Formats: sequence, C-alpha cells, structure tokens
Amino acid sequence: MHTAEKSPDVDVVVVGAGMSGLFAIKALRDRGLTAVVLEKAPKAGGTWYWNRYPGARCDIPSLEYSFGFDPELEQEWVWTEHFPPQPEIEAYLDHLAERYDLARDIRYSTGVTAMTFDEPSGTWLVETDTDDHIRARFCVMATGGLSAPYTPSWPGLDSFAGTVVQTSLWPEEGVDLEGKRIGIVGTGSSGVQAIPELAKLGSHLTVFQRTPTFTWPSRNRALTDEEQAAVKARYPQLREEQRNSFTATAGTTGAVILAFPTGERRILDSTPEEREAALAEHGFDACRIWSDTASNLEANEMAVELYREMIRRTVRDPETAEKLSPRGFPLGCKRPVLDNGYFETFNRDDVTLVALRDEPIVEFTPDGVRTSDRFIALDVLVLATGFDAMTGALTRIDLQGRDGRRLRDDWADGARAYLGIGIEGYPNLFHCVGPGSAGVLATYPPHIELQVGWIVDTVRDLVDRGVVAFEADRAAQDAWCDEVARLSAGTMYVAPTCVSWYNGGNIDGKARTFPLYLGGVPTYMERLRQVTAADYEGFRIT
Ligand code: N01
Repeated sequence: MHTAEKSPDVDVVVVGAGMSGLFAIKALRDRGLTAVVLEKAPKAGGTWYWNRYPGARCDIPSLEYSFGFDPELEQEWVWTEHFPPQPEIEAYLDHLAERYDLARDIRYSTGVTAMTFDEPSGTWLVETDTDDHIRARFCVMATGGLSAPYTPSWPGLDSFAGTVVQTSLWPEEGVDLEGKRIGIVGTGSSGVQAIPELAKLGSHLTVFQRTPTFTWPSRNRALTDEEQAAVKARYPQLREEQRNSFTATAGTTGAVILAFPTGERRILDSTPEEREAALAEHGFDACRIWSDTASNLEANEMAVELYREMIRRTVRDPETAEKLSPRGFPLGCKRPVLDNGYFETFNRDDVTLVALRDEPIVEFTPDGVRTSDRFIALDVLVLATGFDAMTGALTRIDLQGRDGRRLRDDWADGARAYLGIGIEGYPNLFHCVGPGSAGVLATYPPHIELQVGWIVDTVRDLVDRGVVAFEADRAAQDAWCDEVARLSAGTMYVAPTCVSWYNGGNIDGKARTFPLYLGGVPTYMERLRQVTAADYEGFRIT
C-alpha cells in the first residue's frame, strides 16, 4: 500500500475502556484529539466489569479510589461503604462514561487481535476480532495490569460436567450457586474474598489451596454521611496528599498496598511478653508493627510466627489451622490481602480445606475431582487462579513493532520498557501504568490521572509538532530497567522464596523479573516532568 493510503483514521487508538481507557478518552478529547477506544467487554469498566464474583470489592477506601479531575463529580458521587463493593465501582465507571458522553468513541465487544507498526507512515494498523482495521498515529494501551486471566490445566478438566467459572470472567447473568457443591481453587485476593460468600451460598464448599495466604481483616463498614461530608470538605487537600504520596494514597492507606512495617520497634529486640501484648492489641496486624521485618529474614520469620499464632487462635480445628499457616516465604513479598471473615469461614461444618501440596489434584471427572487421597463430588468449580499479570494483556495481542519485531518475543525474558510507558522497537505506542511504572503499587485513579495525563499531553505535543515516530531509546530503556531492579534489590519482593504475580513466578515458564518501580509516585512524576523539560530525554523523535 502506498504511504498516502496509510493516512490515519484517528489520532489515537486506545485499547481498553477500564479506568485508564476512560480517563484517556476524556483527556484526549479535552485536548482536541480524535480517538477510538476498543473494548473487549460489552460495556466499560475493565477489571470492575469482569470481576463480578460474590464478595468482589476494592481494598482501597472508596473516597480515595476515585478520580479527582472534576470537583463536581467527586462532590456528587455518593459511596456507601469504606471499601467499595464491585457493583458500586462498576456503577461509578458507568456514570463516568455517561456523564462525559464517552461511549460515542468506544466500540464495545471488540477485542484487539493484532497491531502492526508501519515505519514509513509512522502509523499503527489495529485489527480486531470484529474485523475492524483502524489506522492510528498513536496507540495508548490501557489494557490493565491484571486483565489476562490465568487458567491452569488439570487432566480431565474438559470432562467435568458441572459449571466451571473464573472469578475474573464472572458472567453478567450470574452463576447458579444456591445449594450447590462448590469447589474453589486459589486463595489470593480473589479467592479470599469469594470464599466466605461462596460458603454462604452453596450446600458445601471445598477450598483447594496451594499456598497459604497472608490476609488481614478489612474491618469494612458503612460510610456515615458525616465522614463522607468531612472528606468531601477537604477533597482538594486529600487529592494533593495522594499526588504527594509514595503510593498515591492519603493517610495510612499505603500500608494496605505495600505491607511495609509501620512501627519503630524491632521484633528481634522484643520479649515474648511484648509479642503477646502485640497479639492482644493488634490481632493479625501484630506481625506488621515492627521496623525490621522488611529487611531482615529472621525478624520477618518471627513476625510470621505471630501471624500463625493468630490463625491457631481463630481456626478451631488445629489441623486446618496448620494447613492455613504460611511457611517458607516472607511476609510482605506479595500484595497484601484484605478479607471479610476468611479464617472464620473454615470453622463452618460445610467448608473443607484441601491442601494441594499434601494432596495434589490427580484428575477431574464428569462428577468432580480426584485428589491423591480422595474423590470430591462438585457441581461448580470456581477458578480464582489469578492473572498473567502486567505483561499478559499485551503479549496476547500479536503486537508487531519496527522491523517485524514481536513484543511477545522481545519480552520472553521479562518486560522491558522505558518509564513504564514506552518500549524500544515500538514507536508511537504508550502503555498506561505498565511494567516499569509504579503501576499496581499505587492507587490507580490518582496514578492514572498523573501518568496517563502525561501521555495525553505528550501525544498532543507530538501531533502539534508533526512527529512521525516517537520511540524509547535502547540505552535509556536499559538504564531505567537497571534503576527499577536496583530499587527492588534486597526487598522481600525479590526474595528467592517469593513466588508471586509481581515477579512472574505464578505462571509456569514465565520469566522471573520484578518490573515495578519502587521509587514512589512523586519521584516517578518528577522524572516524567524532567523528561518533558529535556525535550523527551530518552525518546528518539523523528
Ligand atoms: O490472583 P493471585 P488473585 N493449582 O495470583 C492459585 C488484585 N485483586 O486474582 O499462591 C492450584 O493472587 C495460587 O496459588 P499459589 C490484587 O492486586 C484485588 O487472587 O500460586 N492453585 C493463588 O492462591 C491481587 O493481588 C482485589 O501457590 C493455583 C491463586 O491461585 C491480584 O488482583 C481483589 C494454581 C491466585 O492468586 C491478583 O489476585 C481481587 C494451580 N495450578 C484481586 N494456579 C481487591 O481489591 C494458581 N493457583 C481486594
């Protein structure tokens, strides 16, 4: 095709209409750019559309887990609970789409299958499963960090005659669980939230656990009118606090995201009496109040023992308590989990725990599952088995950059990106909260406003300047990846015994790297500002 025939249909294709995509489309439009959003789901919402399993809710306070770009919106929107339940966040995002008339630029039920960069014209051709071919000058990948579900395979799974459902692909019409024998695999955040609810709905619940979880009582509660009004009265300050906070949170919310220790006292110096007093005062949180657990594995193990003691005090059956107790990996290496009565659920007569390391799954049959020790009849199998996190949503697209390079090949040994935004070899492509940014270590809406705001401002500037290609420089990308690695060195996130979706260890065969920027949001944003001021230092402009 002649270059002239490759003139773009739009300035920007945005992939995904979750939080980042909705913000991006509004911001692009506000800056006078044309854009089309391609969204696989039949409606907006991203994570908060797909994850509609019983018990799904956010673990960041609702008044913080929201956008601050429109003072009227944040004043008018009413949250009902401290931690917002999924339906409420979905309704909030629906409202956003409607309030700013975003839907007119969104093509729903349209999954992106392939993207190819054409170097002479400096354009991307985006192809979809509905046979769209859209040519754009720039692409903004608002594909989410936890949006590519991971489905393990077991022998015979296809023969299982009951219902199989993934928490992250929960159907809008719901699943009939009433009185059913339910099995659930996975005890991360999704499993821990679903388990107490599934136990209430089914006639029996079997929990298949591979690795025990650190989870803390959420102490969720209804929001009173008074506390909501108090926050709304100081919203500008709260947003400022978020922008200036390491994790884009206000107050003490950051502890939820990082599980960093909050106290000043060393557990290594503590007496048994002090530790007992800590248990009496803080319960499960007693393991998080010491200063030395993030940097010293011996201290960390002492704190974990406090945690195990709390499980023993909560779960009546000693054998079940022991199976639920984390061992062999440090506290704080994974995303902390918040629960609503998780351990108490194992005191119910109609809930059974199967520890898969002692008793692995052998096969599924039409009627249920056979482990090494027994047969368990099931009507419904729920998979809370997590995600091919941070990279999966991009590598599942056939994404071809310059010179026919394919992203899934380039990232086979781990994601590499400059500033978590641009990728060498893939010009004119921007990634929202991608690998190399603070990403999931920050509260999404404020982080999105800052980082996606930077992307949109940059695109506006590049369009005004008639730039054909804007690409991360190899040396700058390498230096940034080194910086990301340097910041995580010595932390629990990269402890050899830590297996998590943060470091790719949750997926068989996936490269083990920790691609999150641990410098905090303010430092990250300062860096972006410096890059802009130095005429996009680290990017090559053609
Ligand atoms: O996924 P996970 P998730 N056989 O990867 C198990 C966010 N989130 O969806 O630990 C048996 O944490 C796996 O076992 P193991 C939040 O950031 C937030 O729960 O690998 N088991 C693990 O138990 C969170 O961190 C909220 O040994 C298998 C589970 O499946 C992130 O999403 C709510 C298995 C996966 O846990 C991901 O959470 C929900 C196999 N073959 C999610 N494969 C809130 O805001 C996997 N597992 C509250």
